[in-house]
Amino acid sequence: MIPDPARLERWIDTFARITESRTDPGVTRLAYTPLERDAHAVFAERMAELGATVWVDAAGNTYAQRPGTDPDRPAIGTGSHLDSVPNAGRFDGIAGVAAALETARLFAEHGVEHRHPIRFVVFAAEEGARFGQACTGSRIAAGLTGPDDLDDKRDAAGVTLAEALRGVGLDPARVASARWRREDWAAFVELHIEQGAVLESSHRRIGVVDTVSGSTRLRLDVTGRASHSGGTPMHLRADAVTAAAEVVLAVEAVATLTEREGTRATVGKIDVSPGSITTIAGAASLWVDVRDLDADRQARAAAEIVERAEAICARRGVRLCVRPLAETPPVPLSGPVREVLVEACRELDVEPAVLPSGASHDAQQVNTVTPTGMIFVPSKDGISHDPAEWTDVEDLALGTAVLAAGLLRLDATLR
Ligand code: HGY
Ligand code: MN
Ligand code: MN
Repeated sequence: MIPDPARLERWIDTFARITESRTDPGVTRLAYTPLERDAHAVFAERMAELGATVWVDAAGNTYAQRPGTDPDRPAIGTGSHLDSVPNAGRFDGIAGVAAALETARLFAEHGVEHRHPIRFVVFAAEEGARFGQACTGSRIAAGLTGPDDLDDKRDAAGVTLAEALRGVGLDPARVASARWRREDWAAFVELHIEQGAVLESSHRRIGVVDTVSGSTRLRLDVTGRASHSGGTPMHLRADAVTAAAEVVLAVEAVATLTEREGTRATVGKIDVSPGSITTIAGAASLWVDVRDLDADRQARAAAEIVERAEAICARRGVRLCVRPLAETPPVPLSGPVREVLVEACRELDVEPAVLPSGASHDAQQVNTVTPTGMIFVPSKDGISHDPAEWTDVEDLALGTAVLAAGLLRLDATLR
């Protein structure tokens, strides 16, 4: 069974074209928007054509199941997500869904038998770009987010997660019904682009993930005093944006301290108000993303960023409000599943790199329910969350072959 690069390429193109604007270079298909649902519908339709049983849960996660020869066995799952960040690349999430579709086609066309049901999944709302919290669909499936958590997270327009679910025909009051039962699952594997440069720089075509980074996300609101940029002497200002600028550099400083080589901290978004060239900023908001493979180091870095921000704002005579947005610990994935994926690589004469994931993933959430592994395919120049994101389709085809072989190995070895 050899995955077809041309088919994979067509799936990448099909999903990449479901985007807010065909003229923008990047893909924009945000969490819990009609575009995300359109992408899920394309997946569901093709899987139904392949004879799978298809359904959508109350969180908007879409499932397609190939029956096993022993229907009483728990399912072995694979999949990823189809929402994106704004102006994204064409491979983040899509690569894993394309690999799932190609694997389902190969199994169907070759009449592959497996004891366990194989369940292909597209998770809803994996990106945290719109609401701050990442992996909402898989967190709901893992029981880590419930109906009560959907009213306090808002997007830039003030729309809550609950309103966004309703906006695409989902009922937030029913999300508890989407929670996975441990006994329904035997294992899960997610294929994803690396979103870093380790594979490329080490000349490896496949990665198997050992640990997925945690992330702490905060919103810092700085309140100063708006006033005339010409009439207000420098020593009489309470400038919110200069304080925010110093906080941004403090975020960078905390993460680059030598003893924290594993910490990454980023301010990717700043809002300034009133945003006028002749008015000193009265308010500034900045969104902080702290990542680490070590939970204590991640917590210490986040705490120190807040401490430094408080000192900067006090010294500058502006007020600071800190709002936690999301908290995910680093997660070591399943060792046994990782070993099966390494063996699947060797079956295909490929020696994988075993490496951590700097990005967060749905795999991290579902690993709390069932033993989970991840396959990485290389990202050119390590770029992601940008239109320049690129994965060679031959590498994706090899990753798909590892996925298919890995699923069948899991089927053969698991109870
Ligand atoms: O934010 C992340 O790490 C992932 O792309 N959701
Ligand atoms: Mn992703
Ligand atoms: Mn992403």
